[in-house]
Formats: sequence, C-alpha cells, structure tokens
Amino acid sequence: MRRSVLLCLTSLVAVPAVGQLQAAGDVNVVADPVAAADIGVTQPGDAVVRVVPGSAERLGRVLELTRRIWSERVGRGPIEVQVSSAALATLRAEGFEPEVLIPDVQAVIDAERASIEARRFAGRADAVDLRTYYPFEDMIAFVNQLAAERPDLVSVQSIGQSVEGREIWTMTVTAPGDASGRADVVFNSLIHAREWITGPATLELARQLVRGYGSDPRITSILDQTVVHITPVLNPDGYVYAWTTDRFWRKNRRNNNNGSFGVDLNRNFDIDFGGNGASGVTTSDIYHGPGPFSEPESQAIRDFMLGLPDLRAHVDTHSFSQLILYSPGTFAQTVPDFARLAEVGAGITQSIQDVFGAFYTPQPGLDLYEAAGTFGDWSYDEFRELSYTFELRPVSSNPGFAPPDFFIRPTAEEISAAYLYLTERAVAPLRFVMTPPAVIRADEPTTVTFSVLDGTAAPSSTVRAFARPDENAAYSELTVQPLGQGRYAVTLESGACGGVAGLYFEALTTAGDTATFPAAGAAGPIAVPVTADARVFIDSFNTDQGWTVTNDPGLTDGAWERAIPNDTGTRGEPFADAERTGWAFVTDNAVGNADVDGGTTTLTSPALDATGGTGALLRYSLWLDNTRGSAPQEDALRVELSADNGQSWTPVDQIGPAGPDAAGGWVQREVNVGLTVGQTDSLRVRFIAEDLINGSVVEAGVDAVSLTITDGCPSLDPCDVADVNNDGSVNDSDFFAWVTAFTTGGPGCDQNGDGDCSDSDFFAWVTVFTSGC
Ligand code: 0X9
Ligand code: ZN
Repeated sequence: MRRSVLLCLTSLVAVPAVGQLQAAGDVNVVADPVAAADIGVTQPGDAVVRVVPGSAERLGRVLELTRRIWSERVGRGPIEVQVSSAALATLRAEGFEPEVLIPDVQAVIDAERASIEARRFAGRADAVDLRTYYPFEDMIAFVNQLAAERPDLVSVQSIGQSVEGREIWTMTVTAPGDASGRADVVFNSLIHAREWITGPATLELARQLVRGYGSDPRITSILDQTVVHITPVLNPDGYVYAWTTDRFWRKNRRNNNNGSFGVDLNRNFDIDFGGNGASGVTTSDIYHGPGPFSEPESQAIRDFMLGLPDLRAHVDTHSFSQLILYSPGTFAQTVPDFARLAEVGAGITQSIQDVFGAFYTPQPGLDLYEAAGTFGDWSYDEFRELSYTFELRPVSSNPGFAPPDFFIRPTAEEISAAYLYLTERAVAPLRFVMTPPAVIRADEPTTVTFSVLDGTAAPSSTVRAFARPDENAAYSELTVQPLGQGRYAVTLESGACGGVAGLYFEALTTAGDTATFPAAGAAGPIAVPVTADARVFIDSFNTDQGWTVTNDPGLTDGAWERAIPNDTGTRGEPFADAERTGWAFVTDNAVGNADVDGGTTTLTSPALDATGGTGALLRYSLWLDNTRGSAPQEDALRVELSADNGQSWTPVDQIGPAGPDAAGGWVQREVNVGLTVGQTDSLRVRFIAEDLINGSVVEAGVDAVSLTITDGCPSLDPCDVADVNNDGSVNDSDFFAWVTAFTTGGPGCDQNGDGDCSDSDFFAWVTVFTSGC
C-alpha cells in the first residue's frame, strides 16, 4: 500500500521509545523532556493527546510541553503524551493539531477510584478477584489466603525488602512431595508501579494453580512437573505510591538525594547497563540508577532466581501495547536461542488468541526500541532459557495504563493461559503440532495430520494415537502412518453422531521418555464434535485450487498473493497463516513496505457447489490491520458472495474500517449461504482489500476457507422419523411423502433404521402413526 511520508521518516530514524526520553538522543535534538517544568503528578485539566511531530525539532517541542509520555514509541511519527490544558492550547496554537484521546485524565483516575471503592466490598470471598484493582495489602492477603487454603501446595516467603522496607513477597506453588527434579518457572508483575493490570494476571495464575490442583488434569500435570514462583508486586514502594500519590508513577522510590526520586528497575539489571534506551538523568522515567543492581528490588529478584536449581522460563509482566517481547532488547546482546524464543513466542500469542481472540504481537524487544539493562534481557542472558517481557492490554494510550475494570478479567484470564502454555513448553520433552478437525463426520472417515518435533528432547520413531468415538466409549489405538520428516497421519473411522469424540497422542523421546499430547492424555483428550455435516470444500491455500486475483488499474502495490507469510508483522502484516499449515493469501508477501496502495485487489474463489443438506455455511479466517499508518481505520476488508457464478455480487461480511478486528490478528468468520444468497451450485466468494481515499497502511490476509453443507444428526425420536415432510406433525400427508420417498429412493424412506428402503418401512411408519405422536 501507499506508505505515508511520516512513516518513511520514522522508519529512517532509530525509533527511540518510552522513557526513551533520553534515548531521544537518537534524534539528536531532544533535551531530556523529563526535566521539563510541567512534569509530574496529574493535574486537573490534563489530557492525553496524539500528535504527529513530523520532524525531530517539533518532537523536541512536543516533549518540552509534555508532562508524561504514554506511548511505547517516540519518534517523528505519532506519539501519545499527557499534557496540561495550557500545554494543549500551546500545541494547538503552534499548529500541532493534537488529537485528544483522553480529554480529562483526572476524571479517568477519579472514575477508576470510584469503581474500586464500589467493587472492593467488605466480606468478599477472595481478598482479590477480577472485579477491580486491589491495593498492595489486599494482593498480599490473597497470596496468604491461597497459602492457608493449600499449605500442601503453597509456600510464601519474602525474597528481600524494598528501599522503603516493604517485603517483596513471593509465593511458590508445586505438587506435594519431593520437588527436587522439578523445573522452576518465575512470573512477576508490577516492576513498573503504574501497570496495574499486570497484578491480576499473576494472581489469577496463582488462583488457577492452587484451586485447580487435583481437579483440573492440566494444572495437576503442570504442578507435578514444575515449581512455579510468583512475585505479584516486585516494586511495592512504587505501587503503593501510585495508589496514594501519583497514579502514573513508574519507578521505585529511591531518594536520589537531589530532590528527585526513583530508579527505573527495568533499566537497573546488569545487561548492557547504561547503554541506549536508559538514562543517567535522575528525574528521567528511565533513570538506570547509579550502577547495575544498585536497587534492593532488582538485587532481591536476581539473588532469588540465581538460587533456583533449574530455571526454565521467566516472564516479566508489563503493560500496555499487547506485545510478547523477547531478546535481543539491546544491540549489545547475542541470542543463540533466537529461533526457539521466536517459535515459543508465536505459540504464546496463539495461546492468548485462543482465549478471547485478542492479538498480542510477538517480536524481539529491539524491534520496539533498544533498552539497556532490562530484567527480561538479563534473565535471558543469565539462564539462556525462555525469557519474555509481556506487555498486556490495551493496545494504545486510550485507556493505556488505566483500563477500566471490565478489562481485568479477560486480560488476567488470557495471560494466565499464556503462563500455563509457557510452563508446559518449558518442560515438554516433545512438541506436537496439529490443527484438530472442527468436526468429525458420523458416516465417513476423517484424516488428521500432525508433526512430532523437538522440545527439550528429540523424538524417536515411536508415535501412538488413541481415539474414542464419544465420551462414554473406551479408547482404541489407531494406526499411525508416517509421512516423513516428523509428520504423521491417523484416520478416525467415524463417531456417534451428536457425540464428542476424543483423541490423544503419545510419543517416545530418543532417551525413552514418554510425551503425551494433550498433556493430560486420556483424561483430557482433544475433543471433537461428531456431526453429519459435510465439508464439501476446504482450502488452506497449500495448493492452488483455482482462485483468481483482479486489481484496480490504479493499484500500485499489495495485490493478493498465495504465499507462506515471510514478514515479521511489524507493519501489521500476517507473520504466519491462520491454521499454521504454512500458506495463506496475503496482500503482497514482500518484506517491508508491501501493503495495499492506490485501489482495490480482489481475490475470487472457483465455483462451489453449495446445494444439498439443510443449509450451507461458508467459513474463513481474515486478517486486516489498517491501524499503523497515517489515515488509519479508513479501509475495510470486504467479503461478497455470488449465486450466479460471479455475474452479480452481494456484500455479506466485512472487517474494518474501525473496530478491534481491524488491528491485525486472524479472526474466524462464518456466513450462512442459504440465508444470504441461497444455496446454489454456482457459488463464488470474493475478498476485496482496499486502500481508498487517503494513502494508508493496509495489510490483509485470507486463509482457511471452507464450505460446509449442514445436516445435523438424524433424530432417533420415532415421531421425528415418521414426520417425513418435516412439517412438525405426523399425519396423512406424511404417508404420501413416504410413498414419494419410496418410489424415488429419497430421504425419509428408511423408517425402521435398517439402512434400506423396503415394504417393511411402510409398516414401521403405520405403527408410529397409529400409536399417536
Ligand atoms: O521500556 C520498558 O521497560 C518496557 N516497556 S514499558 O512501557 N512497560 O515500560 C519494555 C522493555 C522491553 N525491552 C526492550 N524493548 N528492549
Ligand atoms: Zn513496564
């Protein structure tokens, strides 16, 4: 697509970021904005605005007028800052055209506080739930509550004291019995004081582990294998200060002895200490402190982690931006495990998306901005294991650090899922990759392919699969057919229509250990409903099934292309296909600037037969990101159907131009063909990506297109069977309908369910008719 001038500028400049403020040295003009007069605690009338400085000089001016930076990235492109009402007026007067995101920051703080007061009612069952934010003492009370509930699983210790003498409480959860030999994983939140939504995420994990052990097979298996260490408030002084005094305080509360307070703990670790993206100015929000590990909070977590016998994974939890970050985060760092970090990072993204569909971009920290001395880069460097910095919801500065309380539950639940996934990956000897079938046919075999790949060990050739046709049946072993290169296929013969079939796998490592997928095996198999529906067309785009691409004459870039997505997602393009089979249609697969520009590009299916059954459903996965450039949220991705082989078209679906689905990530959609254009044997679908009006960054994808003829499961109720014409009652007209079925061999003839159509079906119908329905 068209690329805006501003985007080109930002991409030419190393993009400094957050507290980057000092790192604004990268653009050579900016004094430390944190030293500006207006910095500090929110005042009545403050707003959060988005401006596009356009030049380094004008960025410097914006930062002078800024009380606090809210956006992750700071450069000449759009940045989001908190300003006083006077500064807002100045920005307007100087022609910055600020777009107001939060008109009244104090009102947001007041509303948040009122909601907290209203929801933090006395006598609640849990000291912390996901209804609102909770102060430090409630969070620690919840840790102690869980420990009191299951002393056999939980222990609580202080790993050290903060600058102001508060304890840094850490809970350790594992199965009863000898824990030696179990792998350690570490999750922490609230290293940054204002990132309140991170606390509920680690506490929700604690709750799920403690309450799920013994009843939930997945949790039980995790705690049998690992020791989970959770530090919900790594920076207690800062967190308390954010509650009492300054809602958007970030650092710890070190007295810098010059009138300023606070060291950014996430610049205080001994990895490239004092390098780019950290500041030596004590007032800065990214002040790195006088030396590596100068702060008791960073010392405490360092010593705790170094004392663990077998650390395999760590997450330092932050907000906001919806990112899964991994090393390198500084140019000074080498990352021999980069491929593994990226692969598990993509899996983390998927595990989050599987919960509510929210998309978190996986990327190296360096792609965001260089930051020296961070916790995540230190823990990777020290242990060379799976280390991540999560940035939780929301995506952008409105609502930024203060998401309303209805964000808390979904965020905490999806991040708990990610912590569990990462814990499993950290210890899984082998990795099973497959897309389970959406349904199994009741009357014909379904083939499932999967791969068995390296985890912490390598697979041998012993792979077994087990299936049961419904929840009450016993498992039987399937024949596993090797396809080469770690790929296998199994065939599920059929299931009991209306039931839920179960499937699990076992494989041996070269060392002879058994790995099971899903981890709970027979107790928690992959569950697949069994239906009589028929998928008459499936396209994962791994081969060419006859799609055509047509473009507007004005289109200059970004035509649909069938490809294995090869870009990194930083411009909003799909970085992988929807089902992880490899292929998808994307709008130009070139790396870098390759989005839709100057018109529309249209992808049209071959003709499909959508007749038969009781209905037809078209399913597909779409990707649209139109949020990244100038003129964002202006263009949609449209879906149209034709019942006449492409002569006329009916719009049936679209994502964008606005809305959460237009911000990247695969979304699965479904259109009822019968209800929109009618069931026809000349059905075509087309997907139209556009860049209209102003030039925008538009990245789109289409994948996993399927057409299902629905039939449901035949009813076993004799009255339903005898209602041959399906009008809801059994009467004379069903007799005539039966005669027609008998003479034509049509559906409804087989009344006694013996599988064929004969005289005896007539007597079966009469028996039901006379017994009355
Ligand atoms: O800058 C930080 O400390 C983190 N972002 S936040 O807005 N929560 O403060 C991100 C650090 C990620 N690491 C690198 N970008 N190197
Ligand atoms: Zn942070």
